[in-house]
Amino acid sequence: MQLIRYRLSPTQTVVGITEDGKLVGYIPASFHALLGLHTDELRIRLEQVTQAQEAAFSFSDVLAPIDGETEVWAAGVTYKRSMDARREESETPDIYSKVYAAARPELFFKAVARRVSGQDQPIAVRADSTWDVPEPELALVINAYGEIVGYTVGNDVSSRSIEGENPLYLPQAKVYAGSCALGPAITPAWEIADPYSLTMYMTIERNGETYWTGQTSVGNLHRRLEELVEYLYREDDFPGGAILCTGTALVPDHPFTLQSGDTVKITIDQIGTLRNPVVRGKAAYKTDRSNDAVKNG
Ligand code: DO4
Ligand code: MG
Repeated sequence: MQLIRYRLSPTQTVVGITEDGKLVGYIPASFHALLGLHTDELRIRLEQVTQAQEAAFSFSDVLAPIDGETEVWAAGVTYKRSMDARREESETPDIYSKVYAAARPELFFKAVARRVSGQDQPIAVRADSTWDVPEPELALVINAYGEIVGYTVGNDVSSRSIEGENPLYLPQAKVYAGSCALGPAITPAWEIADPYSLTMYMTIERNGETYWTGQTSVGNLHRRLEELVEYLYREDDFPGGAILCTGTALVPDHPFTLQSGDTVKITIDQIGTLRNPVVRGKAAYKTDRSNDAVKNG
């Protein structure tokens, strides 16, 4: 079973339930309302949905699986590969080794729902940045009670030149128009026996050809998923739930930089493939998303 968010009519979005990629029913609800349920209540609610609604559905209507007040957060330097890459780019390399080894993880705010790109929607590199990368990450879907209820694919698109210049510029390197993509579907947590055994792949296509490809395992994560959630919820409330990107382990070597026209594909076993074209700058991003106004509403 997987959950998608899709447009049922020009004014209504619903939560669809798929089996083997086929829609088997939908709930006329928002994702953030479902994230107000405990895991066992959510499971019962989803398993009650059996009515086929295929006539009302087209995969071109699939939206990013986030709405309302649900926030996207991200963890950083959770894989050795991320620490090593950031030590190379930074004028203050020690902060990365220290946070990798510290008890407290690095957590940062990434996006509100309206800022998130879904399947085939553009992601952006900043026009004032010279070195940009996608960051493929396992994203946890967490309910209001701090329980991991699902998993999706996340892309924490980042400016390495801006972060590398000064770590205090991190919010500008991480949070800007087109910097976050999620989806296309959420796999319920009870369907994934061992998230640490998942393999993650990224392919970057340029001019119709594979320009960069790599893979890693969530098993290389230096922290436990529950530990990241515990820190996020320790002194904050998330009544509409939260999505937490868990850090990247796939970092293309310098001098690779994302370009307008590239396509980024991130696949995680049992979760799916998130595919996004790249544009440069907020003007291009806004033009591409000008028809999306209701998508994340
Ligand atoms: O320390 C900066 C951010 C790190 C990050 O986003 C990652 O490791 O994925
Ligand atoms: Mg990241």
